[in-house]
This record gives sequence, structure tokens and C-alpha cells, in this order.
Amino acid sequence: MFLRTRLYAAVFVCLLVSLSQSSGAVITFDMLSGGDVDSLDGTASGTAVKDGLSLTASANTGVLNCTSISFGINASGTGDDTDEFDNGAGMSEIMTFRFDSDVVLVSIDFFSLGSGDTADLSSADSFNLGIYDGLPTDPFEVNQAIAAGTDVELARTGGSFGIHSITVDVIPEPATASLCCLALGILVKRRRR
Ligand SMILES: [Ca+2]
Ligand SMILES: [Ca+2]
Repeated sequence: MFLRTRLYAAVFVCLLVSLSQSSGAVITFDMLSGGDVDSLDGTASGTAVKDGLSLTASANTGVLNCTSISFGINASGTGDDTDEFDNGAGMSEIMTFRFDSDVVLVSIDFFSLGSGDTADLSSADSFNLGIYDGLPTDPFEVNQAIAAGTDVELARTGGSFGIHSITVDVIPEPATASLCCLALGILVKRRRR
């Protein structure tokens, strides 16, 4: 009887883990000041952590900058739209970012992405997406898998725009689910004896 209870408990936990891991954990980084990335504000390169996931980002010129309106790059020098990605002080602004777990980059909620505002979202050999006025969805659905530690570049190519939020789905590590099923297997075997 005791074994049966334990068996049911193990099955329940295993199911729970499988269910929770099949969809992963969806995490949205609020990029506005007072949100989730204040630790990036005013830094050339920094890391923000939310729900155990690290987002590391860097600017190709000046510093990353979040305000209550938008997140962008505050370029060195004058004449820059300091919380947007633009032509700053005569240089197209680029943010490079990565996560410390395997994720699916689900979507990016852009700010002030209008006529003539364009960018490339790319990662070395794996993908290159054009961002432009008239995106099919708002927020822009990316749905691109990105391995832990892989650099992604958001490079402004025209006009100016900012970011409000970035949403990722953390890909579950298979180890946890496997261990759970292994434990269940052992329990079943014991019960049969
Ligand atoms: Ca700027
Ligand atoms: Ca704009």
C-alpha cells in the first residue's frame, strides 16, 4: 500500500515536470527604466537577470540606456536620440546580446518603429531577419532558437527605433525530465519484486 502511494506520487511528479518543461518558462524582460534591465542602464556592457536567466548586452558605441519611454543606445557625442537605436553620433548603433541558457527568442516589442526605420537581427551563421516598418505582427514575432552564449546582433540600418520588451522561452534541459523518469523506473521495478 505504501509503495503504491509512493508510485502514484512519483507518477504525479513526473507528469508535472514533463508538463511544465514541455512548454519551458516564458520570460519577458521589461526594458524600460524600473523594469528588469536597470543594471544595463548607462553601461557599455552589462548583465541583467530575471527568473534565473541572464541577459548580457553591449553597445557598439556609447552606453545602453533605458528611460521610462524606451530602451536604446546613448552614443558618445552629441546629437543622439539617447533611448533609441539610430545614427547616434554618425555611427549606426548596434546592440549585441546573449542569454546564458538555450532559449527561443519569441518576440521583441519595438517602440517608434515607423516609416524608414530598419534593422537587421542576426546571429553569425544561423539567421538574419530584417526588421522594417510594416512588420506583420506587433510585437514582432521572432521565434528563433538561440543556443546559450550565442551572440545576437540588433543592428540599426535606417531611421530610429527603441525597444519596450524582449520575450524568450527557456528551452528545458532534458536532464531533469530524464532523471525523473529514471527514478520512476526504479520505483516500478521495486514494486514488481
Ligand atoms: Ca541612440
Ligand atoms: Ca522611429
